Parts: sequence; C-alpha cells; structure tokens
Amino acid sequence: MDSSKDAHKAKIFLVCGLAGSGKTTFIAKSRDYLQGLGKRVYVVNLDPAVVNLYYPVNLDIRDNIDFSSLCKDKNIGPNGAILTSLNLFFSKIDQFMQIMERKVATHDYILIDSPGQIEFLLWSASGDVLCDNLVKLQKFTKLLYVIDKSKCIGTQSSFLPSNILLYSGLYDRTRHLEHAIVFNKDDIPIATKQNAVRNEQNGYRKELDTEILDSFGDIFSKTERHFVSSVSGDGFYFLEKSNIKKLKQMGNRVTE
Ligand SMILES: Nc1nc2c(ncn2[C@@H]2O[C@H](COP(=O)(O)OP(=O)(O)OP(=O)(O)O)[C@@H](O)[C@H]2O)c(=O)[nH]1
Ligand SMILES: [Mg+2]
Repeated sequence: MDSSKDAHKAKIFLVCGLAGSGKTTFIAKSRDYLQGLGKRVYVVNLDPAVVNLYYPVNLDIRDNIDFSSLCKDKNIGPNGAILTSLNLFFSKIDQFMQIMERKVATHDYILIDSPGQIEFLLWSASGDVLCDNLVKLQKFTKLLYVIDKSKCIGTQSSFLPSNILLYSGLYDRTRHLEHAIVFNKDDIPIATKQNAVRNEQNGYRKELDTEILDSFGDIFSKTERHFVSSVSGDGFYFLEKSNIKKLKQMGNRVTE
C-alpha cells in the first residue's frame, strides 16, 4: 500500500460477544449513526447462521458458505458448523484481505459482525488468522466485546462473571488489538434492590464498575467501557474519535 493510501485508513471494529448480547443490532445502529455523520461505512457479516440481518451488508460469509448443507453433509450440529464455516472461510484469508485492503482505503469505518460462538476468537485458528491480518492492515483494529447489561446484576448473578472470564481469555489472545467493552441494552431497567433506590445512571454505573473491579480488577481497569442502547441509539458517540473530550468529561475511560 503506498503512502497516499496510508494517509486515510478506515477504522476497523470487530464486534463480538455472547449470543443475544445485541451485536447485530449494535452494528445496525452504529452504521446508521456513522452514516448520519457522513462517514463511509463498510459492513461485514461473519455469522453464517444468521437469518435476519438488521442492516444492508457489504460482505457476507453466507454468500460463500452454505450453512444448512454444511450441517447436513458433515453431520454436525449448528455450533460446530459455525466454527467449521469460519475455518473454511478464513482458509482463503488472502482473498478476504484483498477486499479489506481496498475497503480500508475507500471507507471511514469497517464494522465486522460475528457469531455468538466466540470460541472462534478464543481458541480457533480462524480467529487468530483474522485478528493477525486485520491488525497488520490497520493498527486501529478494535475488538468491541458486547455484553447485555440488563442481565449483569440481579437474578442472573453468574452472567457478569461468566462474561468477564470469557473476556479475560479473549483479552489474552488478542492483546495486539485495541479493546473496548460495550455494555449494551442500557435502555432496559434492571430490577435490583440497588436499582430501585438509584435515580440516575451514573450512580448505577459506579456500582457496576465497583462490582467488576472488585472481581476482575486488572483487566477491566485497563479496558475502555461504554454504555449504549442499540435500540434508542444512546451512547454511540464513542465510535468517533472526535468525541474523546466529551467522553473524558463524562468520566469514561478512553484510550487515545
Ligand atoms: N432493549 C434492547 N434490546 C436490544 C438491544 N440490542 C439488541 N436488542 C435485542 O436483543 C435481541 C438479540 O439481538 P441481536 O442483535 O440479534 O443479538 P446478537 O448478539 O447479534 O445475537 P447472535 O447473533 O445470535 O449472537 C434482539 O431481540 C434485539 O432486538 C438494546 O440495546 N436494547
Ligand atoms: Mg447477530
């Protein structure tokens, strides 16, 4: 890539997280938000099993992999078939990266949606191959780990620790990428004792932060955290570097 092309490179966001955390909805809202600011956005879908996408996709793994036939032909269940699909897809990483190389020069953002089977990033070769190649192409490749915030406190008390354990593994494996944790579904009220007495968001965030930091201080204290609603669109300004000052004023941890 020549130096004139290097001057402009799309930021890459690789969006991952457990099934149902809201990755696809988050991508759809991010796309709308960024396009509303006049940014050129390229969207990649890496979920071979998704039925409905909430956004127009530019590059879709489903155009290359026939998920149903794969399950049938190899006699494997859906989870295994998702990982196999990704392995097959990224066995042609050169072709994928040729496209990415072109798009990084012509767009402002590349958003990559991924399946809830985060094993592909945790211990599968396809995750390594993808991350290594992306970061080689664009230093600003950021892994956004999406967590369903509405499940974090209350009856489902194992939800947050489970997520953090998984994230810790991911963090270890993808240290060469930038990272942020996105607490999604910020619009959903959480029915807890603490929640009942809190009147404003910042109070709750402090509680959540404290709980996280007490349990898994090191990794979380090093990681940016953002609170968004992929339904209302609140909180998406963090995607834009120009909003760093605003984020700092609001007390968010940000890296520059
Ligand atoms: N209230 C609320 N619901 C949300 C939000 N984000 C996603 N959802 C809902 O959560 C459900 C799951 O959202 P998806 O975007 O499909 O989640 P996903 O992480 O892509 O799921 P998988 O692809 O299956 O791993 C859907 O019913 C969404 O409408 C949010 O910010 N607020
Ligand atoms: Mg999805």
